[in-house]
Amino acid sequence: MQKRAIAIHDISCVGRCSLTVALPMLSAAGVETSVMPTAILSTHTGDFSGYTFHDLTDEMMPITTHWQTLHRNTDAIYTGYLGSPHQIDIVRHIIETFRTKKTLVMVDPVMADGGKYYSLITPEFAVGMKKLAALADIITPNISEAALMLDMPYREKHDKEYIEALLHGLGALGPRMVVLSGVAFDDETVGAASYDRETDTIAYYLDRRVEGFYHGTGDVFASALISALLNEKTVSEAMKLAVAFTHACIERTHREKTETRYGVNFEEEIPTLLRMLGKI
Ligand code: PXL
Repeated sequence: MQKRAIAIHDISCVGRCSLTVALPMLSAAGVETSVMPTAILSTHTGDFSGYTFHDLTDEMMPITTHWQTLHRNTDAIYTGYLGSPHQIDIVRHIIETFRTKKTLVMVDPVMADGGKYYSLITPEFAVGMKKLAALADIITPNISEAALMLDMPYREKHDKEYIEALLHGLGALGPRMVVLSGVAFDDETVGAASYDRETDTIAYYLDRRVEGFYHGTGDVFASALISALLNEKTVSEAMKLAVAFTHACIERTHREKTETRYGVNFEEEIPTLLRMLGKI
């Protein structure tokens, strides 16, 4: 049976993040994906000024109510950037409405990078994301988001003690699995760490760091992770795949020297994703 997912993110019309990343990647991975747009923006909010923002909170409940009449089940619910703190309660309702025993609920608490909230995000979101994390099977924060959710200091340089304190703190919020991105123990490497609360195990996977800052890579990472999980990979296999795929997209973008605020060239790496997933 073909897998189905519900993806709940904003549409940033320009800049390769959120739904313009999640939808093509999940589709390429063979997953039928229903989209719930949370807001529509002319561009994402990083490194652009003058962008438009239209909040779609008022559409989300009517969409949910209509979907309930369709009686379709979903294998995954994947949430990302939300348009308002009130949407957190709506997303909780969506999860409670469509979740079955076999549904994988993945919450990417998209809020911050480099230790700072994105332009439109307020501390209220961090409080709400903790509530969503409690409902999730798996959460995928970066270091900034993890630190903000836990009220811990943000650090650019990491050691195992700091990373493991974040992982344990995040696990205590309630998700069974945590996959933390942007883990870097030195200047040469970057990758991810995972924590399985049930087995109390931590794993790491690091790749070579490419210089520069690339927008939208958190969305590429999380979309690759859920694509792999929905293609029967284990969490540690999916984490390795997501690190390696994100690295491949960044490396290509670095080679091509395009403006990094327009995101990474994941489109031309889709064949790499399919090879990693064993589909070709
Ligand atoms: O990639 C995260 C993201 C998603 N959506 C919007 C954003 C950002 C990051 O800046 O601005 C609107």
